[in-house]
Amino acid sequence: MSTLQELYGVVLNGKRAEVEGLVQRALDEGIPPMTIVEETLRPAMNEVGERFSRAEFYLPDLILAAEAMKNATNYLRPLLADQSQLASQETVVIGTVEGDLHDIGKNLVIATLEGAGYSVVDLGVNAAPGVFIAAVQEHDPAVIGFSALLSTTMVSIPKTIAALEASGLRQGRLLAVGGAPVTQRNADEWGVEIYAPDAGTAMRVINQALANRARAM
Ligand code: B1M
Repeated sequence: MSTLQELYGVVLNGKRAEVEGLVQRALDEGIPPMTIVEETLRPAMNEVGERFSRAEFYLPDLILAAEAMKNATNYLRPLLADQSQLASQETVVIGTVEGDLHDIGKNLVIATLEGAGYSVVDLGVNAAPGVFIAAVQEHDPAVIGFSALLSTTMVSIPKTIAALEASGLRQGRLLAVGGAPVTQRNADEWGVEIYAPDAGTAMRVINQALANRARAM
């Protein structure tokens, strides 16, 4: 069995104590950190979700797998920086929207953005529109990011955007959205400039959108 196959099984089964050793072994084998995330860790969590949907896994299994995943991503976090993409020191305010407690993906997005030189303000999970508004007023970000993992909490994204618009805080900023149920079509419907299906793409697309905006000014 390859190291990545072992790692997949360990995350799937929530064996958090075994995760770091396997991640390090994969790194020693020359596997890039983002490949470990996107080709092993995330598919393992997808299978956790599928088993949960089929009632083969229960909430404690979800929690154990999430803890194992967090161990892996915390270990990899400092390595996710891509210095070749180093951007100017713009600020990004980002949070998981109201009603939603999922933060593993958002934290990966933050890791790649910080690695690319952004100053990131993390609003955590279950961030209500008022929390976004206060953070935007305080930090004047170039980009505001929204993460949602539940089809029931996706609606908090347009609700928060409407609140930002009503407060006069949306104009002049780029909005970014992502999370498993969110699509490019949603982004278009909500008038959002940036959609990304994964953390590496999020960083690249945000870099690109800011560069385009700077050229247009
Ligand atoms: Co929950 N959960 N969960 N869960 N959970 C899902 C999302 C689910 C799909 C599982 C399933 O049933 N198949 C399902 C949602 C169904 C739906 O709405 N369609 C679900 C459910 C039902 C629930 C509860 C309701 C369960 C219950 O209590 N009965 C409950 C809700 C709690 C709440 O939020 N109010 C719940 C709870 C939990 C835990 C707390 C146990 C745990 C989260 C722990 C944590 O995050 N700290 C958990 C987990 C782990 C999952 C699954 C299994 C894995 C999520 C994950 O971490 N994936 C998930 C199944 C799945 O996603 N397939 C599931 C790995 C991560 C790297 O990927 O988050 O997609 P992801 O992030 C990616 C991209 O999406 C993107 O980049 C990231 C990295 O590449 N991205 C962005 C994310 N945000 C972005 C923002 C951007 C750009 C890109 O720009 C700003």
